[in-house]
Amino acid sequence: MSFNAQIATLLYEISEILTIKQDRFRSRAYSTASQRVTALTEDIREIAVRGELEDIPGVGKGIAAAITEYIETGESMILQELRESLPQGVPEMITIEGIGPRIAMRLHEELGVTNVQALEAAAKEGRVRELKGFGSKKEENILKAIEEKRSRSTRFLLGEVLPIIQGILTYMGESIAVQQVEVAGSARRMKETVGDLDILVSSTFPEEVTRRFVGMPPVARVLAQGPTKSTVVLKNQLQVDLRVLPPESYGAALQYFTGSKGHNVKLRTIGVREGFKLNEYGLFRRDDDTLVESRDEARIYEAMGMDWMPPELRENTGEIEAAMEHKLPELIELGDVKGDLHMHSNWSDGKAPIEAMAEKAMEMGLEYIAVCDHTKSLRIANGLDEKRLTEQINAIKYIDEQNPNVKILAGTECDIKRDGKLDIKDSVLAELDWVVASVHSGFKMEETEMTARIIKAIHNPHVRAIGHPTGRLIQRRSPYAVNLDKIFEAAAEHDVFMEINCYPDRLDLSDVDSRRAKETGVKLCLGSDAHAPKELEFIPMGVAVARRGWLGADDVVNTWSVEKVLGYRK
Ligand code: DGT
Ligand code: CA
Ligand code: CA
Ligand code: ZN
Repeated sequence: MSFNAQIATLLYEISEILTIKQDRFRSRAYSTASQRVTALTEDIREIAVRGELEDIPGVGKGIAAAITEYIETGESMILQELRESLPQGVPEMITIEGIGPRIAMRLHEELGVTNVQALEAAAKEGRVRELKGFGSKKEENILKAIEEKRSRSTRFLLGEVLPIIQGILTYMGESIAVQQVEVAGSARRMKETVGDLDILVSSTFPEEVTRRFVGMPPVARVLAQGPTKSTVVLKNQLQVDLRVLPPESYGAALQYFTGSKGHNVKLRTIGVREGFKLNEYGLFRRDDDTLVESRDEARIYEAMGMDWMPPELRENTGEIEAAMEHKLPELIELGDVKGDLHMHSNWSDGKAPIEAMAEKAMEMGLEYIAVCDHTKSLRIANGLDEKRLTEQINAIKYIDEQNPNVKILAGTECDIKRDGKLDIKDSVLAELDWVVASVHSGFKMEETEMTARIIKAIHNPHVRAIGHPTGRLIQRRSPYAVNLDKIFEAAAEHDVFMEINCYPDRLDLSDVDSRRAKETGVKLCLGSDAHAPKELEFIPMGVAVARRGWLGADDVVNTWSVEKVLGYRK
């Protein structure tokens, strides 16, 4: 959620609680302010910095103070007090997506539920759908939202933890007691979310390593501290496990703690068949317990008759069989990527001018980028209509000429309307180098309708790619109902690419879906979906998805020359 949307949600919730409290006048004031904030095109924090909050129509002193407080502390006392004034269980229910104060009050009054567990039970028993104005669809959505909130509170986005990992590895690596340090577990496998971090260190001075680990700056609490294993919780609630090993068993531990569990179980089963024993201390011969290998991870796989495999593949989805037959795919690498095919500028809801995005791309050594601003249906994102889009095409041509070191494609992220038509005229689409078509509304459609909607967009001859094809937001919004197999077939037939959107909470297509797309004959394209120059750095996460989806360089069109990408659709 953008920051403005967070503020708008905050104001709206205050307004709703005030309605319940029969304070109509103040309720209306907050509700109006919420709408005004939604309509803003500028980041409200910038307005606040200039001290101009009260210049926003509908925002008076009190509301401005609430906004300032939220900007500064991430909290609002008014909202907290209002929430606490509600009946038991209602404040907790409001934290479920899709349940506002009014609905929560009704659930409380009409079902007698006083906490989320009771609400979940009621929904499972089918008692929510009986309420006037609810129905089974709403009941199902409530159950989904409860489930999502539960998983959200325990897992972290890969994009959130990568910088933390970098910090830990650097900090630990600076100690002379540390010989090797790496992250294992789901983070090494580059899974889209991670439960906790598993850090491995090889050292002959474990006490020194442990002392340094529990004293790291971001540590909030130490849960366990011992010579080989310690656990801490960071200030952001992320748990980090440390294991310290002698250098001679580092490879075995790295293999074991990288997982996944499914991969390890399968590996051990095969090992047993071949007369081996495999654990975190090493690979041993079963009959006489002699050590075969423990220092080097790759040699453990090789001793078992397999090729070493990149951690991203270790999910027990065929990689062990492929490694035994020496048929592992050669995966795409970050260094293969030549271009970024989806980013926004301040012509729509991006924060930076096209020039700044191009500058960053050049710094990163990219050969080409596509500027894909939103189109007019997305009014909250200041989407472009035909007139502004035409102006932008000319502006991009000019900026492109000024920057001979990077090709700047005139693109769009064109909205797919409910009927499958694009919201920009074909005559203007024809002027663009690159058209990404995306769904941004009407997520609750039936599967057949949604599938037909996207296939219709694929049939538009100007469309090059489908953006974030399932619309999911990790742990916040499920994919919309859509038949991906049919979408992939249509995309393969019409030479339309499927995007792997690299935004940390999207990663859409996912690893599993990307692999299926490839198997259907579809080519994938990476887009950072950057809304600021720094966000071009999201590309590595898309590369991780591609690698987890078994994709090689040629499967991902960003490794191609720009001419080849543009010439693909006949
Ligand atoms: P996470 O933390 O939930 O994102 O997922 P992981 O894969 O990092 O899992 P975690 O942290 O529980 O354990 C790290 C690795 O340790 C895991 O990927 C494989 C290994 N491991 C943990 N428990 C077991 C087990 O019971 N059996 C085997 N074979 N390996 C295990
Ligand atoms: Ca883990
Ligand atoms: Ca762990
Ligand atoms: Zn989009």
